[in-house]
Amino acid sequence: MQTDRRKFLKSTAALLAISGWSAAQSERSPWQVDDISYQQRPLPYGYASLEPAIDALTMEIHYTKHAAGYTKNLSDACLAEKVDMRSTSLVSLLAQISNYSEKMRNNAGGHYNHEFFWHSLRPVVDATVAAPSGALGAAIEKRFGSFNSFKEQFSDVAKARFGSGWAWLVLHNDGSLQLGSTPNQDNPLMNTATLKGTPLLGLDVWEHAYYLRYQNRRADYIASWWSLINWPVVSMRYQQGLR
Ligand code: MN3
Repeated sequence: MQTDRRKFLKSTAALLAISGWSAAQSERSPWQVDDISYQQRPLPYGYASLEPAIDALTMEIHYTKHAAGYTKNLSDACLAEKVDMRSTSLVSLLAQISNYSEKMRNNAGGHYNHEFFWHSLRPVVDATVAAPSGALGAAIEKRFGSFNSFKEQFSDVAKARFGSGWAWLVLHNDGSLQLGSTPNQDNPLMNTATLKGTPLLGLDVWEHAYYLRYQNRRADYIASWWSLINWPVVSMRYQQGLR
């Protein structure tokens, strides 16, 4: 098993490298990519790097205004509600979010979801990494029939989310995969969520994520977004979730 894990780490690092990650990032352990804390991490690419699927101005406003706002409001809520950010992990806060205020729920979710989202994406550099491979690719084919059918079903869930929210692919403890969505900034790690599980992939369908370029055409935004997914990172989450 150790050899398999080493092989996996090696191949993940190689995939991350060819999928447009900087040298500094590919030197990091891929296991730290999703190490989401209470801080906003630097974007792993430039604002214009996701053009044309997501435009530079949308990325800049989304990251520096919307997402940064959730991060700041989360810190304020932790101070007001006496959450020690050094001893309480964000994941454990989400798991007991029903004990806290609506402000905590909205901003803990908002902060976590965006940190998760930025690292789910990468600039389009190589068409060969436009679909998942390995164990995740096989699991998706088994559960949804084919990768194209999975894309279609995920897109339908994202289009059907009324108002603001997120579409998700989650992993359950028994190893099964499920699609679903959450309203506002809720996410599947919250004990209040109707969709629960380990998030593998999430799509922000708030209008702030796409309105400048796509206006009311959410379906076009969703269709373009598929080209940006960092499948090695999603595969890593799957492997981690299975352990
Ligand atoms: Mn957003």
